[in-house]
Amino acid sequence: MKRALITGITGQDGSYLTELLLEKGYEVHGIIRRASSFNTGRIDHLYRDPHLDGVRLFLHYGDLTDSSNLSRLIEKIQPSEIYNLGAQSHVQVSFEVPEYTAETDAIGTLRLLDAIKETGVPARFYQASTSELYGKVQEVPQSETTPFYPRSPYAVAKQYGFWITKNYREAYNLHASNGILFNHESPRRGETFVTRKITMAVARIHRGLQECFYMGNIDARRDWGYAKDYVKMMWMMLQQEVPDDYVVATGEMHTVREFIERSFARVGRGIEWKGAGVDETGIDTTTGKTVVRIDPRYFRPAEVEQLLGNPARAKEKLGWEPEVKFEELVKIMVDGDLRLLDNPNYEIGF
Ligand code: NDP
Ligand code: GDR
Repeated sequence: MKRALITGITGQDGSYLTELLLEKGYEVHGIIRRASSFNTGRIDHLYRDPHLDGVRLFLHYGDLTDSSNLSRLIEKIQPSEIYNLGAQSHVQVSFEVPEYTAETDAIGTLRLLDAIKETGVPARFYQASTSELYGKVQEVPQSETTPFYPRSPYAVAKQYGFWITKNYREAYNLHASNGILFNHESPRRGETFVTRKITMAVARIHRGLQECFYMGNIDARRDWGYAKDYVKMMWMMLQQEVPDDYVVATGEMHTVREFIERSFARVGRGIEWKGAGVDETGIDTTTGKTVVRIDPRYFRPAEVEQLLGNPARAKEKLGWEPEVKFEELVKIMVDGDLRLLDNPNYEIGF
């Protein structure tokens, strides 16, 4: 039986990857952080009492900032695959906690790689790299050969993670690969990322629970895919004989503004934009009410204006293609938030 170890198992991607690996018959071990309240909501539907027979999901306390813990776990679990998804993953928050972000996202990756090397456990390694590495874009669309230009403490930390993964591959012959994933979303997306913030607000406005929501730069453009599609590619990368780095994207780019418009359209409402700059507002064309306003506190000290990925290599070499594109993604997320509002006990296991 194959055995995987996942850091960041309680996050959006960790939960979908766990589902995928359990379906494939893996034994899955995840590292969770101690918190004062439960932080396992995204994987609760998968978890069973480990005393029962046939259980294949196990959770261990740990942290990417604790190297002795990581070595101990790798030694004990002896995983054949390690997926490093743990990170302080919020770009704007990384400007507030730059040092912690570097500790976790940059040095945390080194700690994990070094634990593999030192224990000698022959595990294949996946690093959650990101399109944020391209930051101030040097070329459109971005591929594996586009130069990096990170624009936040998060992206700078992830650039270290990218290179240390490549370096350990070259220096110590580890089977270590970087997935350069563009934004991917789902109904399990953290509530402060832009897509989920929008779909939750639209669902609440539609149900009469909220009047208006506040946004930052609505002209930012992103290549948004579906998290469930993207975790498949993580697994595929570790099944290759030769480790390598791949861009994972849809090849389509849309503005935040379009995401807002599409979300309202999904619940049968139109949006008309009035004013400009920080005074711009979004008006609901059915009710005439202001539903979107700009709040400059969501502007970033340095912004990534546009990202568009070229996933040609993933398609050519691994046969990977995204199944869900922009319109379908918005539909899945708005419908998910409406369902959650109508039934708060609804499991986020979709
Ligand atoms: P989430 O923010 O949803 O999940 C992050 C996970 O990391 C959580 O399980 C969190 O635990 C854990 N974590 C945070 N800090 C630490 C730490 N110090 N030690 C151990 N674990 C920690 O992220 P996503 O699932 O969206 O993303 C997964 C990975 O992919 C991240 O590395 C992210 O940077 C990267 N990425 C994401 C993209 C996206 O669009 N989603 C695109 C490209 C890359 P807790 O639940 O306790 O907070
Ligand atoms: P991003 O995602 O920074 O691309 O990082 P996020 O959804 O936070 O922002 C996308 C774009 O939307 C603009 N924006 C807002 N963003 C947020 N969060 N809140 C707002 O109110 C708002 N208004 C406008 C942002 O300025 C930005 O341009 C995500 C994370 O998952 C990273 O971990 C990952 O590496 C990258 O995607 C790829």
